[in-house]
Amino acid sequence: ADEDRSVDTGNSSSHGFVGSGNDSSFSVLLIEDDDADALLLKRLLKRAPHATFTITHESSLVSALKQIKQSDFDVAIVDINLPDARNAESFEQIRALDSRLPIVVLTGDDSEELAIYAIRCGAQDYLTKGEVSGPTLARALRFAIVRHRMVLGLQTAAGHDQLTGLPNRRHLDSQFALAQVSATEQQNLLPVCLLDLDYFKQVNDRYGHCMGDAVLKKVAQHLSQQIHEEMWAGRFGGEEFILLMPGLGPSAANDMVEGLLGTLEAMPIVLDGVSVSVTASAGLAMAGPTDAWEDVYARCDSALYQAKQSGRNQVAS
Ligand code: GH3
Ligand code: MG
Ligand code: MG
Ligand code: MG
Ligand code: MG
Repeated sequence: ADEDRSVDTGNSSSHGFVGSGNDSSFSVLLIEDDDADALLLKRLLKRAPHATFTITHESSLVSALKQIKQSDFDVAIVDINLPDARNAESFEQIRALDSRLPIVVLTGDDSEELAIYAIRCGAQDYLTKGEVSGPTLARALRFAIVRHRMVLGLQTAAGHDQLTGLPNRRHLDSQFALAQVSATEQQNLLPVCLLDLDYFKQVNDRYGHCMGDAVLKKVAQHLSQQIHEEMWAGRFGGEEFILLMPGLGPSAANDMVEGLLGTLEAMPIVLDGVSVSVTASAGLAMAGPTDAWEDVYARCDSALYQAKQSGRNQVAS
């Protein structure tokens, strides 16, 4: 049990293994159409040392997907060829349904290429039928669970800004595409806002970098608390933030940003007994269903320039 904890990535919401409450007891979804192979695997796992595996067996992809929707498994063993899914299709569909479920691919001796393809797409390991023993199978499953948790932790870290905790630029492409679709579904254009702190260099110069960092954190917190649920806020870089506001029309978006600038200006930021307040300027642009991010950003940027030129602490579009 201790070895499991020592490799936990510290994902704050989950300690120990999810699914089965015990560190050495695991629920396994076995997706295998060959009954003889399935029986063999079940027998091997029954005799595995140091851990208990509870196995749910499904013979088709359709029934397996149903199981995944219904219950939480710690790991899935997936036969690469099933009657209703061939050539790693099974793997892809399971991944699309549940990105958090670790997958170990089970392959015949003749399909190692496919297994490697599955690994490239995010499977944790592959087992070649005929080569598995109880201990190696048990170890592969336990490692798969731990490794997948680490990968998820790294992915989250890579997509978030360390200082503010906001999603970073890496997230923006996919988020912009999602928000564009969502706005289009509601027959709206997508309001996009580039928000830049005013005279932020002076904050660093006068009060030091720690105060600058404290301001950035507080602004990020302010933005994520004030925006509506379907909106998205990210740190674009430096003291620049991006807001995506699907569901709002141009004037509602303008009001939203003006509200944010107003509450930001009124909010004192205190560090070690020293209080500062900051303002920001914002450039707003409306993205059409097929507009490229670069073009939308350029329009936000020139609107921001207008806002700065016109005296700062305001929104322009
Ligand atoms: P303007 O009103 O024209 O936007 O002026 P400004 O001073 O805000 O703009 P400028 O681009 O000159 O300065 C941005 C500053 O942001 C410079 C940089 O040191 C600071 N900065 C960028 N990232 C960080 C950070 O992570 N922490 C701190 N403390 N400062 C940062
Ligand atoms: Mg077989
Ligand atoms: Mg098969
Ligand atoms: Mg800037
Ligand atoms: Mg600035």
